[in-house]
Amino acid sequence: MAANLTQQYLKAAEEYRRAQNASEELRCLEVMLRELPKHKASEKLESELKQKISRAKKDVQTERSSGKRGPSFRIPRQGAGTVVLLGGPNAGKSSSLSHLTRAQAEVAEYPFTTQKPLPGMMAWEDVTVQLIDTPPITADFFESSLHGLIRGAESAVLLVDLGSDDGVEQLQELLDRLAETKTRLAAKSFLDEDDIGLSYTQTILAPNKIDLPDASQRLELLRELCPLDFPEFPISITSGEGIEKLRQAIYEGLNVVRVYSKLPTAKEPDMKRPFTVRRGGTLMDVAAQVHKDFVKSFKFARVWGSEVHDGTIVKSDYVVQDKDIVELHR
Ligand SMILES: Nc1nc2c(ncn2[C@@H]2O[C@H](COP(=O)(O)OP(=O)(O)OP(=O)(O)O)[C@@H](O)[C@H]2O)c(=O)[nH]1
Ligand SMILES: [Mg+2]
Repeated sequence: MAANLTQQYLKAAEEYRRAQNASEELRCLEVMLRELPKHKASEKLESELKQKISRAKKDVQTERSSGKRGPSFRIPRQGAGTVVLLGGPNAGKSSSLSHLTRAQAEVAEYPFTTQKPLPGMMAWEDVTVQLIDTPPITADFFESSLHGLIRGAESAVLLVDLGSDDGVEQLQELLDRLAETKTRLAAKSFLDEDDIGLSYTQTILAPNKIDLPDASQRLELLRELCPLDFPEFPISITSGEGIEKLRQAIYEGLNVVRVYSKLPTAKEPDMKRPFTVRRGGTLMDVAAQVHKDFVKSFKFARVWGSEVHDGTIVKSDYVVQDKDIVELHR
């Protein structure tokens, strides 16, 4: 692993991991190359970045001449983050979407019911999270649009069917299928530095149907045969058991904080619709969401929150805390 990677490099690498088309890839790769500390240990990474850049340039040309911009299937991002529901056939992906959101996904006893991805919005306190139901992944079946969806999502929930003796095997099949590609799952999202095309998406394991009689033995078997370091949340969509814990874990996995904005002229802040920014983000990240012009013209802000006295004046590098109220001035 190349040492001393800058914050800008890591940010660009994260954006590259989630890029949805060649020009996004190219932009991120160029930042990565520029930010890469140049020394002996990083030579391999440098040459790999250069190769990727020349390939991305060609892809940009192809996309332009074919009029294609990004993947054929694209779901606009909404809410505090995007979480993709994955699993083998009948694992309960569509049931989960229907239970956690208002979207009406088709649920059926037979496998391969879902044929294309379907989004829905999950509420958590005063924020919403975008969930995406997907077709099943098996040894022979892996819908091509899923690559982009998995890479582009903040995280994945991997459902397992504990209602069938095949559930554990189907989970293994799915993991093996992904292992043949550059889109994989892990306890935390990251980009493999030895092969920067290889992306890992943060994943929670949700063994489903724990209401059924043999489910607990199958869960033991799952832990034995398929030991994974993903956080585990056993659930039953039918009885509701474990669902609220899963909902909470999905939100917490986004690792965001909520910030409420107050107009300088208003007496009260808007407490209905918080902005969400990555934990560790600054006022600049909030300003960018309010309006992109705000980033340039930002002067200072007043903050009411847990870490500062009410109405404290802060600069752009102030790290926002959950439930801060900010009044941006420009
Ligand atoms: N007993 C029980 N049955 C469930 C549970 N969750 C889902 N099911 C049933 O399992 C079957 C499959 O559910 P779906 O939600 O369609 O599964 P899926 O993963 O979307 O399936 P595909 O779209 O075919 O990949 C349906 O008959 C559901 O009613 C649960 O917690 N307990
Ligand atoms: Mg389905």
